[in-house]
Amino acid sequence: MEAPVKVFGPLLSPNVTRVILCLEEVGVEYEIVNVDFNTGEHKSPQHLQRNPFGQLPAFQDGELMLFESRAISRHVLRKYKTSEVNLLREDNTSEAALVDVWLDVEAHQYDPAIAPIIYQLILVPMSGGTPDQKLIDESLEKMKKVLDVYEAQLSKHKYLAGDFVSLADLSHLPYTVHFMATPFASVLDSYPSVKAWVHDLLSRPAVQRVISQFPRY
Ligand code: GS8
Repeated sequence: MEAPVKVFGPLLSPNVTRVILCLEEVGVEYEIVNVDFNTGEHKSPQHLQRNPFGQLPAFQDGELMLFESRAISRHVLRKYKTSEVNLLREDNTSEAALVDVWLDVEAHQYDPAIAPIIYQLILVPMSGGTPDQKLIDESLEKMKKVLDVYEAQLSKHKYLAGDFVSLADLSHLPYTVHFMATPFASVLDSYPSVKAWVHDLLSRPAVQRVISQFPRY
């Protein structure tokens, strides 16, 4: 039988990983349909029908076609929520609002700082280029400022939105997993609460199931 939902894009692409993590958390069967960046398939007319910006991921749930990984993640966690896995906290408006705050922080503060580091250290060398050291250094400085805020928050609460795990936490993992495999992982030694939080998230069975499919780890 066909899997009920389809994710378009390679699992290893961070924005695709975000969606897969959510599907693993709620235990929904899914099919990954690979879209080949190398041949420019993400800009093909067929893929533009799924995501008019020609990006990955795209997501199909029956008749519903979605793009934007955080919106897809919210849909998955809302529709397939179980009594054990409640990662949006929508039954409590204050908790849900705090999840939104930290999810926006991830998208607008954390992601712009960490993403260039990962692209420069991993993707650029893979395609034969030389990493831009200046961009890496600037991004690292930006990231440390963000981590100062995280350290303060995570020394008060176990997770970002409070003492409950949520999508806001999980959403950080796609880039952080790669970051932890770079020499810069030691940066986290200066942020003990952040480091403990990352290790706690990495130990989640759903997260382990996803990471174990990565070729490098
Ligand atoms: C970003 C998607 C994106 O940049 C989301 O889904 O969250 N805000 C969107 N996807 C990348 C691959 S994953 O890192 C992508 O498609 N890049 C190719 C391109 O932009 O042409």
